[in-house]
Amino acid sequence: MRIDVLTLFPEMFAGYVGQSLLKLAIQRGLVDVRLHNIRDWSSDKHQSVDDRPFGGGPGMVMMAPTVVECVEAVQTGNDETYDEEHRRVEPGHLVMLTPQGRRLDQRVVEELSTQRRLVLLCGRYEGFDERIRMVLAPDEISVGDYVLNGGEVAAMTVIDAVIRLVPGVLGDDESAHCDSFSSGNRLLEHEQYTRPREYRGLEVPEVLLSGNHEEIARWRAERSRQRTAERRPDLLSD
Ligand code: JBK
Repeated sequence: MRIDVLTLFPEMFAGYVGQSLLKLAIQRGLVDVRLHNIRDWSSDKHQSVDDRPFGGGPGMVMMAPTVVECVEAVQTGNDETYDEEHRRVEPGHLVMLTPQGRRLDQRVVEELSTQRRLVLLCGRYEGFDERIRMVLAPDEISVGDYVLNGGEVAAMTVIDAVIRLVPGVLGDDESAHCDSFSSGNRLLEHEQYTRPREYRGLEVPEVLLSGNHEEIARWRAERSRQRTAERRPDLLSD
């Protein structure tokens, strides 16, 4: 999967892109992440990317020409940093990270993971000039109802969730289809224990030490159901 990120702060992604799972996936050629600085497409001498809102009010708004031209250049491979191969890549599915988008959940993650190319548009400041939406008609996605300083962390959330579903990225050991929240599983995980068997007087449940795999599976399924009922009853009802 090819992922392009359009941001004013590409350096925010450096540590994340270098983390082990993604780094391995990139090395294996399964995922190709490209960072683009939106500022490179500003046309005036001050390299401005935002301006004060018409009508007044606090903050700054991302300007339409800069953002639209950046997206179009990246989608068509019309970017001087690109070679011929990149020009042949399809435009991809354009995602705008915004609190006004549809809420990201595992169903949306699964849907995004079927794309061969994602183009993730991150904004800062008070938001985007509305004409960016009108011209580009992006798939607007929100990672949650809280205020972030920009779409960058939201974009990393999308990348993190999506790449786990790209075939070959996870080893057999950690395969994604038995995760809680994968399609057909909307339960929280049961509790887990590892060594030591006793810690501050707290013992590992006997059943987990029994070696009886059938009984262990039954106990875990019951704990999953109970945890979900206690903590996230909404998952059981809708
Ligand atoms: C939020 O994706 N989001 O949820 C998001 C993106 C940009 C700014 C924000 O405040 N919540």
